Amino acid sequence: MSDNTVRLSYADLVSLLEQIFVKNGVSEHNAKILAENCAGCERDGSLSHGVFRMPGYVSSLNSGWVDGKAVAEIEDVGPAFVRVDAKGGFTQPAFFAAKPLLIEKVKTNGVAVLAIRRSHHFSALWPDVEPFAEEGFVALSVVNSMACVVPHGGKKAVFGTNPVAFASPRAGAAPFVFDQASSAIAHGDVQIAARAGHELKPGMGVDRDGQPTNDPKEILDGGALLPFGGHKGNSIALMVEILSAALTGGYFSGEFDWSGHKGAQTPYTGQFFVVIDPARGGNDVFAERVAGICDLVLEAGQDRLPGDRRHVTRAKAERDGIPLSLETYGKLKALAEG
Ligand code: NDP
Ligand code: PYC
Repeated sequence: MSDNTVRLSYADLVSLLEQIFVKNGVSEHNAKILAENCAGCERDGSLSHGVFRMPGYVSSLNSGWVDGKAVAEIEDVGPAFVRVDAKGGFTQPAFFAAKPLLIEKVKTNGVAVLAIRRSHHFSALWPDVEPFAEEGFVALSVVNSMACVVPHGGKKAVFGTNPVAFASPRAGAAPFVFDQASSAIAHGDVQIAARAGHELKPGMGVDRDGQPTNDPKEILDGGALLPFGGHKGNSIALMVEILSAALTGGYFSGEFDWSGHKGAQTPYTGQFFVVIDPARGGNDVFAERVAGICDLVLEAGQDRLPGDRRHVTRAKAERDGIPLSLETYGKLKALAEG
């Protein structure tokens, strides 16, 4: 432990975050799910969605924008289709409530989809998909957020930062998992750069006049982000809007109105999952085949696979504790004590 750092076990961090959620109107059941999600992000070094997000959660709860006690309604709408109305609550408790039925349908049919609407997702997506791959399934998920990304060549923000996450079993190793925004950079990382006074790399965003800028404050102050990869990332962002909102009955990123809730930060949209049992694919060495292609990628010169950094960071945190600056720890304690 250095002078400016405390190191918490995962269990202790979960407990601290749970207290914050409960203190701010979240039911104990929902608080545990959200605290585990946020602590897991911090543990894995997914800092754009770790404890840095806690003041945003609290601010949203206190604004009355999100219902921390919401109990989702699950609808069994087809042999391979589950639909969930999150009732204005956070997405993860709605997702956990629907997961047993989703998995039952995947086991019966080989594939099933889950559509969540009227939900607030404020975190990373890998915690949603990685556990499916640990259980032997292939999973893909998308979620939209708040309009802060201009279409390729456009001037007005239409898309959210709209991540796509994918997880697959891989023999002899942790699952192959990637989880990436369809914007050039996640909004969370822009906020972190603005606070730290760091410039962004070129090509991340535009200012309020639509001019390219590397200044995160200009992006946050009326500017916008760009999609990753030009017109190709643009189409991914649009696909995410369609799957997460048009298909689920949720809102598009530019559709919901939070102006009556000062301090609201959690996007009120939808999330979509497709989960596949690879045993139905006709290849009983699927996980070995995935390991094979991953090895080929590494042998061909890619220095690491997506997810590798997280697993290294997780292992270190499990050994040494999750590092938090004293300042951050003090802020969390203050939020927990109210
Ligand atoms: P990054 O660009 O940091 O990483 C995207 C993916 O690429 C990760 O799987 C990462 O793995 C992998 N990766 C990064 N560098 C390399 C490399 N050199 N070689 C191989 N793989 C690499 O993520 P984003 O900034 O795009 O997104 C960050 C998070 O923000 C995501 O978890 C996303 O879900 C979340 N988000 C949530 C939103 C919401 O509405 N809820 C909206 C937008 C984003 P690794 O993690 O191991 O580095
Ligand atoms: O980092 O882009 C982001 C984000 C949006 C909503 C939650 N996280």
